Amino acid sequence: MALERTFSILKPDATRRNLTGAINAKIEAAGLRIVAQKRVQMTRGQAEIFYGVHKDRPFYGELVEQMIASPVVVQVLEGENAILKYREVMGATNPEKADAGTIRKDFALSMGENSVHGSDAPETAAQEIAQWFAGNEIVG
Ligand code: FUP
Repeated sequence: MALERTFSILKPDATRRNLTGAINAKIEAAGLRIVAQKRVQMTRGQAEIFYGVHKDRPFYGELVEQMIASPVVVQVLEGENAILKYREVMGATNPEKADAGTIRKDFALSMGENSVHGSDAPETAAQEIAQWFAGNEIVG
């Protein structure tokens, strides 16, 4: 087992509905520690960079619009196998396919407004954390 860090976003649909505490409760109940956290309004440029991997997909424009529609909470989560563990706590991208008890099953509105983002691999986690946090903002 490895102590890992992953990057998380509580998305606009979650901040708009005042769900940040309820989502953080699920994160902490799973044994993940929130070692950095801030609420920010993403700019269009930041959202386009963040989801650049999807820029040729048909849903890209709507995804960017949804990410800048309201503030987000960006976080660094730490724990044993944090990347995979958080993916499990989040549930499937499509909330209709998410397992019972997951964040997306309980809170997501749709495939696009699916409440949370979590890194999918160690390389993307490191890259995403570096886009949003300075080293001294992460305090385990
Ligand atoms: P995930 O890692 O589960 O957040 O999923 P992806 O990286 O594949 O997709 C990123 C975001 O794009 C999703 F959170 C929602 C959006 N998306 C769509 O709106 N439609 C799709 O078909 C796939 C993804």
